[in-house]
Amino acid sequence: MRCFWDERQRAHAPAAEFFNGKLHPAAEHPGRVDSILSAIGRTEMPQDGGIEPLLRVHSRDYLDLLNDAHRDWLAAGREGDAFPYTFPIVGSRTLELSRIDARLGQHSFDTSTPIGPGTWEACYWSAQTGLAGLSAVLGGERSAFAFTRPPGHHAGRDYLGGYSYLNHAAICAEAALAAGRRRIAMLDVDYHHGNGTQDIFAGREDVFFASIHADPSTDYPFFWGHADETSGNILDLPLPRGTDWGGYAPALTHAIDWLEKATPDLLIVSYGADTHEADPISYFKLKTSDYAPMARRIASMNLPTLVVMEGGYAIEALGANVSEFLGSF
Ligand code: SP5
Ligand code: ZN
Repeated sequence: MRCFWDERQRAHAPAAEFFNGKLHPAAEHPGRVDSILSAIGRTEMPQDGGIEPLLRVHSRDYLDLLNDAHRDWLAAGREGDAFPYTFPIVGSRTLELSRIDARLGQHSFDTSTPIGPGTWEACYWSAQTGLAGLSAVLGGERSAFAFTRPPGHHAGRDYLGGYSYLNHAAICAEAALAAGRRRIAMLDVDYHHGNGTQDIFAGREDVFFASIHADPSTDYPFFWGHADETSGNILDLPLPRGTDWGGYAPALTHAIDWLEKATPDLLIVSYGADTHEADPISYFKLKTSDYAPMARRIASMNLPTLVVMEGGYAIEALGANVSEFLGSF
């Protein structure tokens, strides 16, 4: 399978994230990169497709923030990565504020997604990597893997969160529609609910989003991904902590059957390896060998397929998990 990656994606290197009342070493760090690269072998570099495809999903204001937040942060006399600490709760009026803390809070939903000096560069090239994978598939490849990093599925039209800044899966779906594809199936198998992707596409008639993830009653992102959000073009299948392949497989079958009913002409998979038993921030019990039947079931949909990378933090097992998945396509 053709794989895409750009070295500039390493430029995002957050030191820490804040949860459970304290700073922790960032789980989404560049150490993930070599684990995956050494397992997948040769990669191709994307061309520069410019900002236009990003603007089909994200607001100009938000892209500006990603671009200049860290400069603004340093100009305000701060050091290290830029973090939000105050958030406008639902129902607050929209204000046009310029202070960096207000802008960060306005476009963030958590405190584990900091903006550093290389964040924009890494995110920009991560999006281009996604688009390069899409081009390969639109050009006739049966499937392609875009090693997008940092991840994307928690990012919405104008907000970041969950280590995600640009929603690559969404950017690729919009690009595929702009290129003439009619109906896009999106399957999210990261451990966490793809709240950003769901939010971007809810109510649409040309994009169908199915997500299998940890029950948000116990797991991040808490506020999205509950079973009763299933409606129209959205299917949410939360599973309890401790789920192994025996519990996972029926949900996957359900998601695939549901997506197939939409008669899509392209599939975009948000693949996260954080469903693995060794993942340090997650609680499913999938084994490396389980990614083979997972991939075979998805491949049996027999659709042109773009796989984009989301989470997965068990560095030792990460490369093997990714190559088990890709190798069984
Ligand atoms: C793309 C992706 O996988 N994002 C995940 C973001 C999760 N961030 C919240 C981390 C909270 C982890 N709490 C678990 C405690 C581990 N003992
Ligand atoms: Zn995840």
